[in-house]
Amino acid sequence: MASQVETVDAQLLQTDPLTLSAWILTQQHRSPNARGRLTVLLNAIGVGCKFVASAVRRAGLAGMMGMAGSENVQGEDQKKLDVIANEVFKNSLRRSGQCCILITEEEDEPIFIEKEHRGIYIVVFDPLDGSSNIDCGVSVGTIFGIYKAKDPQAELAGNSTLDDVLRPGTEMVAAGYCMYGSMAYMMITTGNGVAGFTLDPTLGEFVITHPKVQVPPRGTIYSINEGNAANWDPATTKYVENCKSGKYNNGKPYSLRYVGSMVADVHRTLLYGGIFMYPADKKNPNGKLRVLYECFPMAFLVEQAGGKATTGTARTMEMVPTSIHGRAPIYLGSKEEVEEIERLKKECGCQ
Ligand code: AHM
Ligand code: MG
Repeated sequence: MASQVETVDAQLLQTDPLTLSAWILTQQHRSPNARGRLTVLLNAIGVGCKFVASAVRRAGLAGMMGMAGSENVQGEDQKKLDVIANEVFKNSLRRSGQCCILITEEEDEPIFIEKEHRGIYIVVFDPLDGSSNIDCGVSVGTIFGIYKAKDPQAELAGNSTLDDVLRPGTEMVAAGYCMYGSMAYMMITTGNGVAGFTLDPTLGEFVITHPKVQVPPRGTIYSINEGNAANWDPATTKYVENCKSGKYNNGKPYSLRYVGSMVADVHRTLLYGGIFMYPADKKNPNGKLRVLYECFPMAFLVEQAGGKATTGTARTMEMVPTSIHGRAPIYLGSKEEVEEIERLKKECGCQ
């Protein structure tokens, strides 16, 4: 599967690298969403990702591993790097002058930006996803999604409301993630396909390496926390059984890959195909992953790469969030794999 990934010619990377900043400018001509202010905002996110990539690299040597001694809104213990990444993004986004509201996984309440730094975009983000993997050096990442204020004049006047935030994913104007792994990778969409960048540590720049990411229509990898199998619904159980029995692959079983960092598991799914699942189960009726800053951005990217994302019964992007930290089940990846889950859900009458 890996050989199908389309990458930029190595010679071109030596002599004519397209940086993230330059690419964002080219999008202004192609995408109705990517206008000047959004360009500034995306650049601010790129800078935040570079800071966090550097902190993650140095964490073991610079006393940044371990617990911060605090809890986030989900009641989860915060790691030092969670706290650092959150501060980095808040500062970079505020300073960009383009945001009116920030929603971060690490904070209970929305952050309303003060007048002198206020702009017309709402950014929802998980500053460092996959926290359980931080201390053992396994890939983690930042996930972000961007909405434009419904009424920019009202926002600029300081009349922000949660109506601007609790909107379906279909209204996002851009989304992406940065994975801090063996290299730092940024995948981004402004609604005109997905482009992938790799951080060149010698240049300190994200350089385009995956100009047009396309998730293969089928895959041979399934990705799920199988420790929860006893609590799955019958459709998820059946699908995983079929993956293992070889039913979908001429008698050959699919491979199981599960990092436990959504960014890493989605990154592999985008490039190699297959399916990533975090279903609802008997203990967690809404699954685990957060709608606004985990499910929507990933669903936007996967759809823009030609794949699908569903709650099992409805298109993820069409959900209307009811709270800023709400959760939903998610199945995403290769179109035909996700359609098979949808079919099994219908067949068993699963909700
Ligand atoms: P986090 O935001 O606290 O890091 O939790 C989200 C992470 C995802 O990255 C990953 O897909 C999932 O939790 C793994 O959960 P589990 O350990 O239950 O498999
Ligand atoms: Mg997280």
